[in-house]
Amino acid sequence: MRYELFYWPTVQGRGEFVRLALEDAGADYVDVARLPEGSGGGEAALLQWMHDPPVGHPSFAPPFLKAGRRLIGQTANILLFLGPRLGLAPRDETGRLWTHQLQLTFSDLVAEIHDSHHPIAGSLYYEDQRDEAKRRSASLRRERLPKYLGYFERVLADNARGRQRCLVGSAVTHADLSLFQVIAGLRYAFPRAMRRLEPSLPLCVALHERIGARPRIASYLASTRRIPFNNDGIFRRYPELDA
Ligand SMILES: N[C@@H](CCC(=O)N[C@@H](CS)C(=O)NCC(=O)O)C(=O)O
Repeated sequence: MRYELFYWPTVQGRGEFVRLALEDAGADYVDVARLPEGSGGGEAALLQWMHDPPVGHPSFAPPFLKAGRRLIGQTANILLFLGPRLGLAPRDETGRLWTHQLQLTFSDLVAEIHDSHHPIAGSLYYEDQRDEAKRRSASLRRERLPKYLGYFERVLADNARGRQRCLVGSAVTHADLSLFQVIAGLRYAFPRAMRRLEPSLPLCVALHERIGARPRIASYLASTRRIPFNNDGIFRRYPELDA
């Protein structure tokens, strides 16, 4: 199966959670919008498949994935589909639902991280909502990040009682890859806040290191396929928001 991923071509964004799963599994995939327009790629292809897909089931927003005749949108939904196929989800239903629940929690966290720099509207410039962004990111740093990351630390600690070193069961799932990405992104966007927070998150930090050292992930991170963090994505570095 050759998967086709549709996502904005110049940012990691939400597409990165899917890319990491495909990369970790060594899956055959093409990042359609990063291909030249002449080869059927570019944003034009993304927009066409979003608004008028010949197979139906249009997505409201990227990322979405084409797998055969299926077109699947919503990050957590894509990973629910890919997880068992890529060996990144438990086989049993209870385990799959638990992994999906964690993935949906990452979706909530990602939305809050996005809103920390665009609290009023995604269609407005950051500079037009900087004051509100300062207030919102203060709340993110002081309340929401400790609460979310503390939750994932607790999930890891519960699983560690059974001597496991990942979020779910005994093997790496897409939820672990997403925790890796969230820590990497937060370190980029809020380096000072993360330096303060990380001593209380030893299991999250250790998991981040282990995932980053997985051979396929390490080679992906070193490749040009990994788009560098930048101030157009979800994780943006505005020093004034990292007080
Ligand atoms: N809940 C969706 C959110 C998708 C989403 O917000 N995509 C962004 C890029 S990361 C987008 O292009 N949004 C356009 C819009 O909301 O109009 C998911 O998790 O995939």
